[in-house]
Amino acid sequence: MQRTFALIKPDAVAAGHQSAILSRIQSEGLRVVALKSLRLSKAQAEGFYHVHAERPFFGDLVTFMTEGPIVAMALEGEDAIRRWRDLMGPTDAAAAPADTLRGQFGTNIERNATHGSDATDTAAFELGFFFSGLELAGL
Ligand code: 3AN
Repeated sequence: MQRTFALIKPDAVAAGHQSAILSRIQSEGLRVVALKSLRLSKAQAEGFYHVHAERPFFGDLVTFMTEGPIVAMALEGEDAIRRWRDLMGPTDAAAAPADTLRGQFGTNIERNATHGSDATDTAAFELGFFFSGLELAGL
C-alpha cells in the first residue's frame, strides 16, 4: 500500500469538476483517506512549490494556485503515486490524452486541473504540508 498527495487545482474547482474527478478516483480503485477544501495564501503556495522557486513560471504558478479554492486529498492504494499520475496525464494539458484528467479538464501547461506527487519523498512532504498526523491516521 502506498499513499500519495493529490490536488484539484483552482481552474477545475471553479469549473465544478470536483465530483467528476472524485468519481474517476474511486472508479480507478484509489481510496480517499483524507480530503479538504481550502484557499491557499501566497506564502502557502510559495512554500508548497518551493522546489520551483527559481523557475521562470514560479510567479504565475503562485498567482494561479491562489486564485480560488482547491481540494487537497490523500489517496491510498497499491502503486498509488504512479496510478494517480497516470490518471492525471502529462503536465501539459493541451497535449494530454483525452481520457486523462488533464486532457479532459485542463487547459494548458499551467492550468492543468490536478496535481500529484512524483515520488515517495515528495508525497511525504506534500501530505505533511496539507494534513496533520491525526487526519492521516486512517479511516
Ligand atoms: P507536474 O505537476 O506534472 O509534476 P511539475 O511539478 O513539473 O509538473 O510542475 C508543477 C506545476 O508547475 C505544474 N503542474 C504546472 O501547473 C506548472 N508548470 C510546470 N511547467 C510549467 C511551464 N513550463 N510553464 C508554466 N507552468 C508550468
